[in-house]
Amino acid sequence: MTTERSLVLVKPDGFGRGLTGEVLRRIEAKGYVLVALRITTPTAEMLAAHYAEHQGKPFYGELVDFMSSGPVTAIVIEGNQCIPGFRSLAGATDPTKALPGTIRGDLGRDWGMGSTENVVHGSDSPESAVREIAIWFPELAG
Ligand code: IDP
Ligand code: MG
Repeated sequence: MTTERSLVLVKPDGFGRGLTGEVLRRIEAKGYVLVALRITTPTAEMLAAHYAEHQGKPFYGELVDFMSSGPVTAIVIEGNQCIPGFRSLAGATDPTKALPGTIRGDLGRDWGMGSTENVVHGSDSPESAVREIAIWFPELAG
């Protein structure tokens, strides 16, 4: 059984530019199912947990400042192999290098913060997805 769930975020740049609908459209057009959706401005505690693997990296401070700068749309999606599948839809981390046809390639660019502003987040493994869904949707955990 390969049905799985992934945690997707429309980051503050994407939310602020009104791209939530376009991201949802691509997820639904791909065929993944929307399980839960919430608009929220993340707390410092949520971001410290979400980005724990990146603590200590040179871009960490800028990343957390950016992610707490405004609302994000948090989404849980479901479908066979939706974790790698959404990563393919999202494209490369750096929106300048992300290929056309991907969310980051079509909708993102360098606005002066390099790779930090890149429209979306997607879980990178089943373990990350479980951990991240518990942060953004504690009611779904367990
Ligand atoms: P991912 O989002 O493609 O999985 P990660 O390496 O997990 O990329 O990095 C998490 C987030 O941190 C990225 O989405 C991006 O917002 C930011 N980031 C990653 N690498 C850099 C960098 O080299 N400079 C600035 N920001 C970065
Ligand atoms: Mg990542």
